[in-house]
Amino acid sequence: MKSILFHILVAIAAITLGFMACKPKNLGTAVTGDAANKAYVAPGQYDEFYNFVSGGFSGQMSAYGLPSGRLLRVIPVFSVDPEKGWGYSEETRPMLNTSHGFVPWDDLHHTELSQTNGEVDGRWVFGNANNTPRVARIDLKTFRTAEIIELPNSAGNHSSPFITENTEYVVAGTRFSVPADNTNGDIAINTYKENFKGHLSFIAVDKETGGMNLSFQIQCPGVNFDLSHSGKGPSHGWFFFSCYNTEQANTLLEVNASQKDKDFIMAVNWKKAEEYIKAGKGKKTPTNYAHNVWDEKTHSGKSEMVKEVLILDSREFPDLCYMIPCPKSPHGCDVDPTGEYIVGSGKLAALIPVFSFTKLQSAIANKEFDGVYDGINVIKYESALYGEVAKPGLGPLHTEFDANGNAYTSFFVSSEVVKWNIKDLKVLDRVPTYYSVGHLCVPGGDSRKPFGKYLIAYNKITKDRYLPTGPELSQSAQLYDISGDKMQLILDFPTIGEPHYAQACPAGLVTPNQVKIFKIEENNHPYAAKGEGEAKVVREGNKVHVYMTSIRSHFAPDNIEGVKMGDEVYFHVTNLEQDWDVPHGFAVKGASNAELLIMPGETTTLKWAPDKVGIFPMYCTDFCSALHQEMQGYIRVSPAGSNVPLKFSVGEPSAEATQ
Ligand code: RUQ
Ligand code: CUA
Repeated sequence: MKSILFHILVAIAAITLGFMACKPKNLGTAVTGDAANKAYVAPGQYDEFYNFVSGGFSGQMSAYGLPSGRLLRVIPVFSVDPEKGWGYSEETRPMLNTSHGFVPWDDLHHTELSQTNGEVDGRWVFGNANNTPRVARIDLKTFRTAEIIELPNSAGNHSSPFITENTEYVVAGTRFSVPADNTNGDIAINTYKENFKGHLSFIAVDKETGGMNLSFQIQCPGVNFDLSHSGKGPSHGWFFFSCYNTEQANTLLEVNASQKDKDFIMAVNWKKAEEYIKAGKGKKTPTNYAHNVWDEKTHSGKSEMVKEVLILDSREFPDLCYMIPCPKSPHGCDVDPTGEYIVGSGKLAALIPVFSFTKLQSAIANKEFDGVYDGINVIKYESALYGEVAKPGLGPLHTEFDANGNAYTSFFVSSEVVKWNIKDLKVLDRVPTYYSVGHLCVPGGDSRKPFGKYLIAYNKITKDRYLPTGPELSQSAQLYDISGDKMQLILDFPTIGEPHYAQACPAGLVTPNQVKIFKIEENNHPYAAKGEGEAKVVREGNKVHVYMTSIRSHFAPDNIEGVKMGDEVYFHVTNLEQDWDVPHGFAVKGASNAELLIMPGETTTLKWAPDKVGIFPMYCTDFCSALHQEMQGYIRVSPAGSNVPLKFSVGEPSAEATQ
């Protein structure tokens, strides 16, 4: 009795004190209020970080602000985006060209920011296409996809696009092993063990321009490469790939690829590979893949087919690759900021193995091998092992790092994030996620210099977190404050597509380099009209080229006659505005593709094949001024063979009404 009364009195005293102080400190609600404050970015204020999030099966990448979780932009990458005309305008279509022709969709799983000296530099962000294997580079000066390169000899480009510490290479490992492109693929599927190969691609990145070039590939045993990360600092020059299905099953993988106690992390000495390539040891092998580059001056993509690739066979160069046994179907393969520790996350394992780069090197020097796997030396588990994190949780997937020697691992099955210390491998904290977390992101969390402060969990299942919109409920991210000893959940925010990996960096690394003025004089598009005086309509056989300009708030020309059935009309619209926030839109009734969203200073082309005789309106789709709704025009379509002359005008008075 006495003690209950005592507690009530203490509670009343606390509440009274709470009301008197400006910020109550001891109440449960006060902690919540504090959490909300941490994620609150006041109207008009900027976020501290950009968060580049993969869109999974949306094929796109999105930019969010952190800590607010506000969605800022969806950057079209591998999927067509009618909102921005990506994949619909004549200029952007070549960007989605592949050896299979035009491919309008893909599955983007991982984002990776470029680095210099192992630190995020804010220049480019890379993304992978899983389905039709490709790597894209997005230029953060313009938040636009600047380049896409296809990967030959690959299928299911999952362990990608991870980079070396000076962005020397973007590296990509194939998830599906398949027969090499230059061999006969018309073979029985159950000859997997003999005929299927896994290829790792090393794409060189130009230091100045970011231009990508598939430098070489390493042909490896037919397994599934899942994820990868480069070494850094002392382990610079090495790359680590998790592999599963070392059973080499070709059916019912959920059972057949879970047979072995241990699969592998494959360590690749890419500096050695470079030496072999320089020494002319790479085999020129015929193939066919697309390399698509965006030209800033013509605002057009150019697609080129490449016919050859240099290949090193892992079996011929025994000092190139080594297998490190790793418990139970490893997924994430992460390297800590010092470059010494390599963390493998076995999806079905009850512990987390941490390997030591130093031990790995002496194991190689002393030949502490445990047999050979398809021509590749297997290191003894204990010889490479630094230690194991015991009983961390169920279903470890991915690990990110802070700047204080801690690791954060996601657990899909037990729906939690576990913080542990890299040195003593002790679990320090755990927090639930809602629910079934996949990837994690700490700003700079896979670099030599993590920025710490926040951790974002990307969850696969949302269940009851938001207003339901089913079937299919919103995908979700959760933001944790990791600045203290204990992780604290401060925000849930819904995401676009299904996010896998994401990266984040301080906004200050990106904003100073952004292009804000797009000069019309620098427009080298062959169909540009750099002023209204250059606006015209030209017929070439059944092709009609409309050189059109747009400026607030009219098109020139805005009346066109003499178009006939059977014509192909190309609207080349030049946006005469030069400031970065003034695009104009363009749409014409009945067009079978999408709108154009023409960026300042640029020319963009919509192809239109009229399907009926009559009058077709066109208009600007982007609210650009108070008179945006006046920004419109007409095209007259006449029957094939009609003799209505080609005529175009802007501002021409109407004909007098004949009474
Ligand atoms: S994945 S949820 Cu496609 Cu990176 Cu691990
Ligand atoms: Cu231009 Cu609205």
